[in-house]
Amino acid sequence: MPEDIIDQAELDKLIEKAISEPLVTHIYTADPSAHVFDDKIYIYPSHDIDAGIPFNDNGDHFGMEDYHILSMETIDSAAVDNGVALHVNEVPWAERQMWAPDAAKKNGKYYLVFPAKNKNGIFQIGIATSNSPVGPFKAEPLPIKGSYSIDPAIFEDDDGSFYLYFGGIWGGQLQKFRNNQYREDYELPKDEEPALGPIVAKMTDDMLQFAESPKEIKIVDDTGATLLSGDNKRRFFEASWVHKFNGKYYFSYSTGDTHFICYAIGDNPYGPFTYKGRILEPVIGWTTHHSICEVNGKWYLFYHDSSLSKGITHLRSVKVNEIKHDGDGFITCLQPYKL
Ligand code: FUB
Repeated sequence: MPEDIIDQAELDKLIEKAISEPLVTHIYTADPSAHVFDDKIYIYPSHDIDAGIPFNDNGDHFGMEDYHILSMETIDSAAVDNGVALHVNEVPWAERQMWAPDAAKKNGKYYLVFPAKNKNGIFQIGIATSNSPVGPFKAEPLPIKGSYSIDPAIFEDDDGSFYLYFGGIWGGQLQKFRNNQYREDYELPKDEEPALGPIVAKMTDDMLQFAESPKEIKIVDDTGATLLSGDNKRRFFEASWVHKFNGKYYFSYSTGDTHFICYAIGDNPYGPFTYKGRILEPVIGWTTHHSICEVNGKWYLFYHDSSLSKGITHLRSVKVNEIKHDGDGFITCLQPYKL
């Protein structure tokens, strides 16, 4: 939440100034991954619930159990909740915390990709398939081999290749991995060392496994130097997303504890990506997470805030606003509350 919001009256005033309203209000939804499949908009969000777990830096209070997929006929029409698409009890390897998902369509089949903690409390990433974009989805019996951490996002390149981006520090556990290996004593790099980057791997043709060993992505400044771990207003925290605009690859992400959505531009799906700026200023609530989707030639930022729950950080609502790339390809930053 913006740090100057100190009391309920101020929060109420900010909520009134919101530039957009929640897409649905009968459930809490977050981490929206939006796609257009067959001329219709589908949003794959987390389904926030109050699991009764107190706030901690591990994010244990995000105790989500299932996914509901939202659909919209047009960008202005009401969002429809299509019911439970997948429950944690239906995923053999997963125990808890069904966090931010994404989805892809290939050859008429739909693939839901999602993180969850396994029985050892380690996040991995699973795949579930369906013949319908809104499910129900059937989970694979095991997570993707070699997967770890959170916030999977699938990007389909123009040549039909699919790439899976993932990773998140702190509660997302990315700091416990180096070169795809877990060690309990691994921690975040020191402030003056290069920040941990998000991870990418090309998917196999059947969309069920990594086709290659996952690689760390570099997010660099204008001089080509990797952003530092202590540069927490710019460095990667979680919420990867990739979209392509005018032949360039835009990697966008959350800075976590500084609450920005930022972006960086590269020439190929693996990066490096050069930091370019912010897309979204802080929203009400601790987390910020988004997707960017083209609908009928216009670009939209799907994001969330905790306005409906009046600031409860793990009870969020999905929203949408148009964003624009300027003549030079830079994205104009969105201020989610009128100044
Ligand atoms: O929804 C749980 C976690 O909160 C997501 O995985 C993060 O991106 C943050 O939005």
